[in-house]
Amino acid sequence: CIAFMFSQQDGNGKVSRVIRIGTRKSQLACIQTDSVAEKLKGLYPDVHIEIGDNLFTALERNEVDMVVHSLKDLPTALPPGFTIGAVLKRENPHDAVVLHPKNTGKSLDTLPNKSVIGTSSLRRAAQLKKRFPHLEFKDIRGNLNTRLKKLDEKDDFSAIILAAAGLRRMGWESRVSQILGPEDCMYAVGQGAIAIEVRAKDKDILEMVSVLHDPNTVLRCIAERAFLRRLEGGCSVPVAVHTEVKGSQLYLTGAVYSLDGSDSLKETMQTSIASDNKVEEVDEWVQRVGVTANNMPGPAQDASEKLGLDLANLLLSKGAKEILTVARELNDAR
Ligand code: DPM
Repeated sequence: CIAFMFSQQDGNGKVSRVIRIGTRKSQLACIQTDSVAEKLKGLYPDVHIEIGDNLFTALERNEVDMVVHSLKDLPTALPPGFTIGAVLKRENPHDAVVLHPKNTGKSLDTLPNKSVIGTSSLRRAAQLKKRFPHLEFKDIRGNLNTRLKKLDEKDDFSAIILAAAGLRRMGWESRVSQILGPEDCMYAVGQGAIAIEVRAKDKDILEMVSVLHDPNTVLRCIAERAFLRRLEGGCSVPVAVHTEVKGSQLYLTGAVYSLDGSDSLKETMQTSIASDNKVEEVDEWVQRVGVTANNMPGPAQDASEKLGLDLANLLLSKGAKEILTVARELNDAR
């Protein structure tokens, strides 16, 4: 795995600081980390690249200054002392179908009865069981490389479901046979966005990475994360979302499901994210659902957070808590 180390130079060309980026060891994590390093290199040209092998807990031990993650793997509340300093422009947030080579040309609709689909995501299984009752769903574990190997080299699965964004980053787009739209399968909170985690007190690092924030992605993901936090959902609950920015409006659709998808609640709300572009005073350093975005208008971020909260409250008033509690209990008992 390649980690990038680079230095900021002062006016005299002296090295004043080395910035270290940590990553997990999977190929996807390395690709994501490298893409962030490339972007930072473009923005801050005095860059040196080194081979490294940083553990992902290294941020806590001050061994690295930032860690690159898939946003959807980050909890809605980070441990004290850490914050998400950048949320990069989201790629296709939808899920994709990857077929066993023998099924080329088929789709979820046309796969034979009792075909086995691989996914360990309760969210995917719940939605797809309801929508495609002729299919069966089984857990498949491991990183993306392992999963693709299990699909291709064995006869256990007819197809697997993976995030389109991850497949694209791995260069496996040609394996995508079908992108699942919101009517088939809504995506996970934060899916498709890369996040940079930093120490909250490292103001210079925060400022450095904050230019990588993609405003629309930030607002969508704040709304989605606020929704999930209010539902007390972790990273593996049958909760799904869909967000869109149209003009000055942010739309959030959120849903909760029973494990087999037979029971569900789904609602949509919207809010205005119009702003006069007045950026908050830099000394406020507000965190919203773990995200620090001082270079973006505060009111729009507040409106997005409130949208997520309001939508979760609406679903809770209709019985979302009961659906999720049962789903959690049944899943724990599996
Ligand atoms: C989380 C889930 C999964 C990952 C649950 C979900 C999928 C697990 C599975 C929270 N994290 O989505 O409902 O399929 O068994 C993960 C992937 C990516 C980030 C891989 C994937 C890449 C895409 C991205 C695993 N985390 O979902 O196919 O950047 O969003």
